[in-house]
Amino acid sequence: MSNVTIRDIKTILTEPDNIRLVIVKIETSEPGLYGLGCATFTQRPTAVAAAVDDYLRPFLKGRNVADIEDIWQSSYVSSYWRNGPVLNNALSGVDQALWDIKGKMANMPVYDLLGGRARVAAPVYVHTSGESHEEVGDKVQEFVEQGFHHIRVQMSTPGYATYGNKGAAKGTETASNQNTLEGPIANTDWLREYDDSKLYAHPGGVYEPKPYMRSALGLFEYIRGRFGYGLEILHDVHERIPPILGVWFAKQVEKYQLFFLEDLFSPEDQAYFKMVREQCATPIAMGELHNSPHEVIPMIQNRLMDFIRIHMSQIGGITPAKKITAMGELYNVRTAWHGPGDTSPVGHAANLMLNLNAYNFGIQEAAIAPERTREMFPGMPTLKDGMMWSNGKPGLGIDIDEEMAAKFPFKEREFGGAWDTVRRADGSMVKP
Ligand code: GCO
Ligand code: MG
Repeated sequence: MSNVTIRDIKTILTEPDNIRLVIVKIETSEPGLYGLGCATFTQRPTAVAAAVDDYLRPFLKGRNVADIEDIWQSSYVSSYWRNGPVLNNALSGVDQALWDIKGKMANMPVYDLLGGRARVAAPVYVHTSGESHEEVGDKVQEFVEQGFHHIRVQMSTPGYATYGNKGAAKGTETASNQNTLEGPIANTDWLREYDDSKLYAHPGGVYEPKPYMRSALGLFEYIRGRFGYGLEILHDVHERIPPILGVWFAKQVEKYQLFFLEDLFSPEDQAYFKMVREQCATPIAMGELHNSPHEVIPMIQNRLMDFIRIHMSQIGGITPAKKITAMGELYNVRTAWHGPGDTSPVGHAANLMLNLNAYNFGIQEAAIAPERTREMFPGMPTLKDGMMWSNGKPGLGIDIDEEMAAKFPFKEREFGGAWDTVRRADGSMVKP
């Protein structure tokens, strides 16, 4: 067994393209041997950095880098209270970095350490959104021409704040940061006689479930009319409609044969999925808001979902993710790791390692990384023919240009960079 040890652990905080990223770097007793891990929780990045710098760093210095499992288990309970997004992200950064090191020492990509490939590359889905059916459709067309075959479609709901496309009615603000109940509450005349044409622009943008559902169903009808049923389309409800409306919505959606319908309910309401399963066959994706593997067990065990949407760093990295993947395979539930812009390129590389290895891989969410981000992370997975490809290099196969990263510190943000506060017409909160 190697006697290479953890010499130091550091956090790299950088914002190359308007998304705050947290990368953990483990330096070892072997000169030049280091590993990288994703610890990106973009709404609370400095809390994650403190959890690494102040607690995991002193706890793990000197440990043998080979002992990933024991390091994960002992770190997980080193805080006694556990299972939250901040500590799990810190642990993920360490865990992924140790897998990166193990691959470099074995001169193998991590997918080979996990048992080798089940596919040559990982099919991905990309995001489209817009203010109208045509605008979304035109973006779908562009991506189809670039070779993508799975496309998420979201659209503004006229006059409202909408997930996936903040545009409220022209000339109004988005719902962002209406963080006091006394914020600008919309003119509610329309509540008594709802009618698109009469809808007034809502100052600040509010969210109402039924206009959103009508708008989304109209979008699916349009997309199927324009592109037929050969194209795979996906949609993210983002936990914003009351559960019983979600049951109704899933039934309406069935005829549009979505690849999956995501976050139909909040994790707190996920017991409602039982009703959906009894009434329709719309494929269900859930999990980006799961922090504990124990939240996902009943969803897999009771076959309440088809795709595991976990954000890998939110549950603590590759080590727990590979265990959940294995459980999913036994229940024929597939993976669809969370992977928008606020998964770092290192996180995307970690997702890809499991995607190439897992028999029960489903789809990978992909963010088209801007040029500066790609330059900062050499070796980042590439997108071609609608799939994500590994460079086959040892470990996670990715690096970071630390000098460049230092040139892009976190920007100041109003409200500390909190997720948008979304409210209904009466001012009550909507889960994000
Ligand atoms: C998705 C997610 C994201 C989240 C974001 C939160 O399906 O990609 O819903 O868009 O909203 O990652 O920070
Ligand atoms: Mg989502």
